[in-house]
Amino acid sequence: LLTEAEQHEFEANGFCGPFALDNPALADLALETTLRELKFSPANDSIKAQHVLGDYKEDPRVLANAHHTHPAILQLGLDKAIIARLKTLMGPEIYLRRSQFWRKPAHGRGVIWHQDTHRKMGLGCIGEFSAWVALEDSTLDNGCVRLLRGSHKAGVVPPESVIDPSFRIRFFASEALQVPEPLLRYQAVPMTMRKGQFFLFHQLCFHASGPNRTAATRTGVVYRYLSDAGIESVTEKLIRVSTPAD
Ligand SMILES: O=C(O)CCC(=O)C(=O)O
Repeated sequence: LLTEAEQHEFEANGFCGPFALDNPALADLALETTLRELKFSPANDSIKAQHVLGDYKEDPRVLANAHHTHPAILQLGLDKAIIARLKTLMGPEIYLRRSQFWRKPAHGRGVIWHQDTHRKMGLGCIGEFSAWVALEDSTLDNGCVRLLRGSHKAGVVPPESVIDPSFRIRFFASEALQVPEPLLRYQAVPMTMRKGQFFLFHQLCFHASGPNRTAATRTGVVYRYLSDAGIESVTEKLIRVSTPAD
């Protein structure tokens, strides 16, 4: 469970962590499964970041929602250390909506500052909390996730109002990490993590990641959770991961 101080930290910052998984071996297992069974092979490391993220343009190499087909990936999303902390933040009823791998190739680019409002899916703010799990060490050099402290309190912010259009050419095209001018009042915090650690964040907390300046990959998997199974715009098959009786 989150301590009271950690709960306050989350409320103030929109994120908290890093924390250790209850079963850190699951991080290796999930990555091994992915590399072995989902064609996420080292041979693919040279391909662009967008090709190893989500089910992007129906590319079969990509890895959104592999928890439906791969028990090791589901098990990681049910890790007790994650769910116990989420329960403190979200209440007793929790559903897993989505999983998504973020594998940044060696020398791959970063991800621009954004909120997780899933605009293309028409979702907006749906009370979603995410757990980002490091499957490899995540460092300043290889492009760890950064978060803007307290920015979840800004509500839903239209991207065009904060990100210069010339900077938004591609979601995955970021070389630089500068915080857009309208968001400068928030402090950027890098979330460096060892493999087997995770952090939690609110969907409206702005986050980004820098380029990978190393010759190795940087891989994480994010799980997205809801406490309401009845949101009409959510069309994914939800998996109940915690009930009041647990
Ligand atoms: O892993 C990254 O570099 C970006 C992660 C992200 O944007 C997310 O989990 O929503």
